[in-house]
Amino acid sequence: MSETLYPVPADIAAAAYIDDAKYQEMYKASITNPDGFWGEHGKRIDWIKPFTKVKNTSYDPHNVSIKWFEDGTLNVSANCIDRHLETRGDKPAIIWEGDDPSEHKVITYRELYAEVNKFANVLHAMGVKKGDRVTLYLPMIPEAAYAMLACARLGAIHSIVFGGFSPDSLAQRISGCDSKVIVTADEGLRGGRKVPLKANVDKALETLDVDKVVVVRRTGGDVSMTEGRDVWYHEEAERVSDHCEPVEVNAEDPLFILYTSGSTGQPKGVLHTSGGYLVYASMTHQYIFDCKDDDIYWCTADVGWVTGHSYIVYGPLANGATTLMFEGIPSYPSPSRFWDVVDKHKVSIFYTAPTAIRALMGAGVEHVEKTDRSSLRILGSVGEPINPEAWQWFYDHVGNKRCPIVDTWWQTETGGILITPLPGATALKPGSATRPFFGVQPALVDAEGQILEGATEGNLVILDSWPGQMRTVYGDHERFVQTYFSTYKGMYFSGDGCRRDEDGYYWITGRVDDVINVSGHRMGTAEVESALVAHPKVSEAAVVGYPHDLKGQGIYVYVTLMDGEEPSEDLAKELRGWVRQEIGPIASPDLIQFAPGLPKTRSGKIMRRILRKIAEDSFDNLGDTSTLADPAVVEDLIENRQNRA
Ligand code: 6R9
Repeated sequence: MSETLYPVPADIAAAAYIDDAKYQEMYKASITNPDGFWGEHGKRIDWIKPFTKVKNTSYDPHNVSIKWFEDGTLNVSANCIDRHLETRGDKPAIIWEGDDPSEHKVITYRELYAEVNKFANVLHAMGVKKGDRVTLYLPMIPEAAYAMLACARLGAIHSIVFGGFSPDSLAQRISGCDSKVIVTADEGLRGGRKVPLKANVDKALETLDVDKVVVVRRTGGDVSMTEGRDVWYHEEAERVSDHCEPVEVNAEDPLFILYTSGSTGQPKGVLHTSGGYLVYASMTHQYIFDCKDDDIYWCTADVGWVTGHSYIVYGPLANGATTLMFEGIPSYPSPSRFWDVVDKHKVSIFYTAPTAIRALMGAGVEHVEKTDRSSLRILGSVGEPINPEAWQWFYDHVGNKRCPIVDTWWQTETGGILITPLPGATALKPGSATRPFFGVQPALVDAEGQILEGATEGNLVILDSWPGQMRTVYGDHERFVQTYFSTYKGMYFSGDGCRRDEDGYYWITGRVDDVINVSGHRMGTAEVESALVAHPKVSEAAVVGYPHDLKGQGIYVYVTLMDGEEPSEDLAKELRGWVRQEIGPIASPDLIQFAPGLPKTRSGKIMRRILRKIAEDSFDNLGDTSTLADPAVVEDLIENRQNRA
């Protein structure tokens, strides 16, 4: 691993909110006196009734409870819109760039106010009130942000389902939180291709009962509307006013649910609340991207993922920033698209994912070099470990060696970034997320939960709470406790492995549980396995990750067929299609190996360690196989492995 040090550029340090001395001072204050620190920074948002209590949290597995600013009240949408109107009414809040380069739209804060108020009134007319869950299944259009903020205005809880999920996955997430109102669009548009969102909703609702489906018109494509249930947003919007009083909510009232994959079972509904989340999202956004009033900030994520929640919508808008929202994909109509958009809108802060960088790297540097990019000042990366080669390419060619890269480590569960450089404070090492943000106490532990000191490697835990932390798994607090606080008692366990070097820098090495990270999307191997065994010809399945040049990790599937079924190319194709249909295209297996048997212990446990090694094409050192019930299956697996160098 490269350990070249990139010092903070003097001009960046001079102009930044935080330089190294300030970082040290603030970090120390945040750890020695969290109440004092967060009591002060909690004031960065507007409270209707100011809080008098700051931190009230316990990681004791018998009583996990996380509360911040618990007696304060606020409205999140008023913080993201209303409070900016006086000074920033005419400032662009959202710059929307369509899939087709000929389409873009600028929405000022004043316009955002009108749109969100109208959207809130439409939802209210559909019966949505404080505490209700609303499922959003939308493409990257401004209405996605309007709908989120409209829910927040009403005190309702949004649950966004990424548009790449199948009707089955959508149905599971609608019923999981008992949403009675769904917001979708006729179709999405990505890379010139249409995504049948409304048709997917119709399929999802074949077995579910909801009150209303609000349909935003995006492409004008033909969709069927169910009388009494489905309404067009544009028709309803004509009937309502553009003023809706923001509903006062408690700091600990829920803001949103977001389903995410874990190592076991079905996806869990990660619940975030209002006050602490907004304080943390806005503060991290300001300091980590060093975002100033005249910046044009672009995060390329989808609002269907947590990055879109915190760093396209809530963080930037709470700060009164200009946030760019992109409907398309990096390669359409050409691999210059990102950089064309940077030039077109004079983007100064650009936040993306390693998988996109690797794909564009593969397309050739000429697509970058023919663009100007002189507006860029700060670059960012999120979603998976960035390999030093991709880091270097991003730094050299996209940022012309001028722009610091913030490699930001965090999770759906953490609400905001936890480990990251600050542009004006932190010397960079390619591939390292560097140091903790204010209030964050990372530690590395061994398998027994002993805290390891100094330069070492271990499992990454966080020792105490920060305001943006998830509060519970929706409807299943016990699962929350079990998943995050029981492996290592009294600590939040991230599920990631990590190394810490001599300078105290953190290097995330990837998941240590049965979660794989495919193009920055989290996928539970258990979910893919349960989809596969639901196929009538499959008897048993095991899924592991393997290194993939573009995706970071690819999905490697071992299947054992039912007696009498024969392996074939056609069947492999059928299984791929099956998984796409059950979960969504993002879960599509890359490699499928038909195996007469899987390696098991004598007690019947699948030995995934062996399957991982074979999938990695590194089977010389399989470790201890003496506990295998039938050692011969391993030879067959090696013989027929699918990933050959
Ligand atoms: C924000 C987000 C979380 C998992 C996390 C880790 C991986 C995210 C990373 C990173 C190394 C980074 N991850 N950022 N690994 N360096 N900068 O991605 O949330 O979808 O919940 O995924 O992603 O493995 O545990 P989420």
